[in-house]
Amino acid sequence: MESEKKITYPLLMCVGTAVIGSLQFGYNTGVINAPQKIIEKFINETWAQRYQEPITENSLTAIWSIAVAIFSVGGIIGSFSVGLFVNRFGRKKSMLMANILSFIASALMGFSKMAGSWEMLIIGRFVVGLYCGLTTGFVPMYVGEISPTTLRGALGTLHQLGIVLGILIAQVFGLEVILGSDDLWPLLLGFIFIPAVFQCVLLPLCPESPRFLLINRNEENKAKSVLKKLRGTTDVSADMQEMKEESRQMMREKKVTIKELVLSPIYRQPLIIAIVLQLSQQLSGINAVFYYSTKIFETAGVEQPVYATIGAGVVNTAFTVVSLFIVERTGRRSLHMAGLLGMAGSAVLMTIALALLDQVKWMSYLSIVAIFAFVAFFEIGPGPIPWFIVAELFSQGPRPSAIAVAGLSNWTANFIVGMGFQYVQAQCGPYVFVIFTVLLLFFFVFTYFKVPETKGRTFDEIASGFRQAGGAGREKHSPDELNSLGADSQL
Ligand SMILES: *C1O[C@H](CO)[C@@H](O)[C@H](O)[C@H]1NC(C)=O
Ligand SMILES: *[C@@H]1O[C@H](CO)[C@@H](O)[C@H](O)[C@H]1NC(C)=O
Repeated sequence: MESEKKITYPLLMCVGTAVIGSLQFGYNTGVINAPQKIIEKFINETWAQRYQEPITENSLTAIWSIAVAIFSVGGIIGSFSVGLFVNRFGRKKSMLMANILSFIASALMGFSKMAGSWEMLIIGRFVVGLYCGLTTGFVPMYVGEISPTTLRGALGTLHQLGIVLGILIAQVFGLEVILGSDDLWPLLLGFIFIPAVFQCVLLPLCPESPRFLLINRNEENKAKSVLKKLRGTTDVSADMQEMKEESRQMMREKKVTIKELVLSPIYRQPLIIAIVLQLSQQLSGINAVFYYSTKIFETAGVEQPVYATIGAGVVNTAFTVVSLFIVERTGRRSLHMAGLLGMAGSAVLMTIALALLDQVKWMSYLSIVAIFAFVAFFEIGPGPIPWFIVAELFSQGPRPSAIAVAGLSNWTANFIVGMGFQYVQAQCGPYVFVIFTVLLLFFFVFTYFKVPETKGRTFDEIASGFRQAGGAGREKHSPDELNSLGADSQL
């Protein structure tokens, strides 16, 4: 059992190579924040040259919002395609192949200025969205499958850490003195080329997931030799045993398709909870901050808005680390509620700061504090918690479908915020954060009344909690019905 806990060099290298994908996702989430103004200037100038007339405020907002939000459309499609790749080509080859999309996107965005085409920018954002949708599926799966059970949780959190670090790197690179200038912004967006090269060089040195080799390909000897390398020991029988047991358990419980999941009354309540929790993550306004904080700080009269944005990235990273330690120890439900309430309070502060800006000069500092607190509370609750709860609400059979539906709601809400925020802000002025406050309070109340504690409870306990809450539900969802559903899904 000693070997179980050992972090070997090959394991570390493979995990490190995989989470380059997480960095890419974070980088592309954060990268369009700081250079908004200069890229808008490029769009403005290009438009003027092409059509011999100045661009209207409306067209500019529309083009920019599409460039920001189309990323999520790519994300939706990508996250739905994960299953097509991982089981056919394996985890490693899938990750390797996805990099083609990085290169294409890098070229499209990097040369958009030279070609005088904002369309290339938009298509590039879509393609990199595809890549990110895929990679947010590949990375946690590969990391989970190569890690020993005892380290799975700890190494899995590196995916999340990779994302926030990616956001931070993008914000720092976005500084005008680094890459966020009129001349260099194409490099800023095209930069994703470099991590992609690194991943393409390193991935061939990493082994395929032993779980894929054993269970999908039935290549026991290959799986064994990979495990020996990863664990740094010759006796890997315990690991092999565990994988076989896991796959046997999975066979026992029939896979539930997305259609069955959505239509069956048994899953209705947990599914609604899973979706609303994802919405609470996105509609909390966090991506309004990640996409637009520089603009928000500027509106709030902050003199060096880009540095305030970087500050938000630092707070984000720090609290992601903090949350790694508390999530494992504290109840999901209470953390989520604390996070939502804290974010609502920060949104109120932000509204006050924006509303009183003209009368009180130091309000710009209050707005910085408010945004930092907003981000910190996000990483305590609505950031990490929805994924835990979704995974814990569903057993093996319906879990993949549930996670797919949750991912779809995540990206869809992400799209709505990315697309709509500028318009709503233009309409509501300083009161835009009131909308997020109302939404946050709604999600708080929903969590209070509807979401069960999932930590340390079995699926049966959670499910019987739903039946009690649903009153007569018990008869409706008899075990027979469960079985017949399972049988259907085999067809
Ligand atoms: C959902 O959105 C959040 C924030 O944008 C992100 O951190 C998370 O990875 C997303 N999940 C998926 C599956 O894309
Ligand atoms: C476009 O650029 C011109 C000239 O620099 C400027 O006067 C105009 O306000 C800009 N239009 C928008 C919508 O920002």
